[in-house]
Amino acid sequence: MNFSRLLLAITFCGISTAASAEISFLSTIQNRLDEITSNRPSDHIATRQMKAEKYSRPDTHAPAHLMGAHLHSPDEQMIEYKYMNMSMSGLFNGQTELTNAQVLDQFPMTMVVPEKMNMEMHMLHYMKGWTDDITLYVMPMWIVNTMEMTPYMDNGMGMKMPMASQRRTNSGFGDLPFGALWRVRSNEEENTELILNIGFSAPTGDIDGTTTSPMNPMMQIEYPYPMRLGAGTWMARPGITWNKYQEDSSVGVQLQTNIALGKSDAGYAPSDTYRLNGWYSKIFSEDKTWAYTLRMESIWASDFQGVDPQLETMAMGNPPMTIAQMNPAANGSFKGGQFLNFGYGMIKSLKDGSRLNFEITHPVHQDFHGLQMGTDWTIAASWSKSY
Ligand SMILES: [Cu+2]
Repeated sequence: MNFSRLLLAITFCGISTAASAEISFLSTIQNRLDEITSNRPSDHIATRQMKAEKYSRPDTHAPAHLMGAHLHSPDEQMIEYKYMNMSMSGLFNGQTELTNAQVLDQFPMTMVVPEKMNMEMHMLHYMKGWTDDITLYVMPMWIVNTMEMTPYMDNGMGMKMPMASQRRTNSGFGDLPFGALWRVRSNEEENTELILNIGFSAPTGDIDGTTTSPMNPMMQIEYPYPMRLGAGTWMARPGITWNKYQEDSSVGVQLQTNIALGKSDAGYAPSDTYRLNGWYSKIFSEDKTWAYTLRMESIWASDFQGVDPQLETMAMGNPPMTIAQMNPAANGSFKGGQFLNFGYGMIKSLKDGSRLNFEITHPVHQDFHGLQMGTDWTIAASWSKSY
């Protein structure tokens, strides 16, 4: 365990909790005073009804890529199936996309150039209201990572010749996010709420899987970092969301983090990520069951900490080279960066109380630390039902 990081995560939760506890305490007093002065003993029921109505609005769910932005009442549960797919292609150095020839020229040790990658996630999201203001959630997921790459062979005269492209797939259970959403503040008059996400993820995804080397079909090597199924370490995932609802539109702002609490047994920790999102949802159909969503996302991802010696220390072949030197995807110093994404989507409330939610995002700006695969688009699609 890296205690300074744990401390950071706890402090984040602690400060926001303390601040909002005081605010919610004050607003409780305020509500009481209002109740007494206006003599409305049935206020609570009216509030409940307003909430019940609000939950059938399509836009009480955030755009499909996000989570942790809504709660459920104590007698309510939600089950959701969510599919996500991130499509990547091309190698970028910083903000510039390089051709394979440029990669081989600028990084002369390279023997394998990753060209395409898909990260698919099948997620089962279960939420259960615990109290009026606390909802618990867990989200097991199945991951399918696929990468296509071209290995190169030295022709003996200092020239590298491309061999046939190869494809690798790694699939299995991913890490297990779980936690509690705590509505620390809500303002009935302005229809706003502030939700804290006290979240973690358990390292249930495998990081030690092996595959055949693209250079030598007789040799088994470990998957490069992006193909692995988990972080290999516990992650803290504190987040904070602010929602505001209007007659037929809503806005939300969310900061969601993913912070490594230690290093994996393999000796490294993946990027810490900070995602800042702002979105706008607009109900646009007569019957108020359709909403479209627009979203901007800014992501900051740190470098890796430490290295996996299997990829970065153990050298093989003649001349001896590490897998990280041969394949940029296996290089831990080529991780992290700053990204800006634009997303647009649709949410539809169905008659049986379930919801369909779909969103597609495109990168607006990608600035990679080192040589990494660029993102073309991501999609998220889900079906959910509260009962
Ligand atoms: Cu839910």
